[in-house]
Amino acid sequence: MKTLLIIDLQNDFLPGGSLEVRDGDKIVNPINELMESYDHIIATKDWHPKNHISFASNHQGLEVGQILEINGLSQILWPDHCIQNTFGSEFPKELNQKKIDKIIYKGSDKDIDSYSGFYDNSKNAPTELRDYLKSKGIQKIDCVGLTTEYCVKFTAIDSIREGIDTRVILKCTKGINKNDTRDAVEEMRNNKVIMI
Ligand code: VGL
Ligand code: ZN
Repeated sequence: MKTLLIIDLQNDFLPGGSLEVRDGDKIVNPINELMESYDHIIATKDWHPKNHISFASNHQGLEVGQILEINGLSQILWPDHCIQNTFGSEFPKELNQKKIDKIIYKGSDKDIDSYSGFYDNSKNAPTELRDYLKSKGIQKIDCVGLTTEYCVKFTAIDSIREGIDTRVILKCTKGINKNDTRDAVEEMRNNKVIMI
């Protein structure tokens, strides 16, 4: 079964959103076209409660971009984004959502962030993704979406760790920061992710 994983393609990560990625909207149509050649399509959603610890607004006196240590994990503070059941957490209306077979939600525990579609950042709490892939017998996935240096990178590397053949289709991803994106591509390659 040819399987596509669309990562965090949500309004808040697109131009005009609270954590906008430059040109993030430019990958929506290429992804629509790409979907036509897949048998099975899974999408992750960043899905935060309003009081999520990754939001600077929940830390008095601190600002977006500051880095804290929370329960032994390094945490960058973000603007409020992808709040459950708001416009910002929806898929863009241009995305052909009818083709999506399964949505995996992540980041809903207020106390910990979750960049990977497989696990939270402590690697203790799995999402539904691993068991879902297992139940369908899926051993190979192609990844696209946002953002290259956070959720795409962490998801792809965890996917390799789960023993899944994993490719990232670079022209259907976008990063926040140019240098970090370049480093992320290198790190994925070093972890046996196939970059195409
Ligand atoms: C993401 C920052 C915060 C992502 C999610 O989807 O890459 N980045 N939450
Ligand atoms: Zn997030």
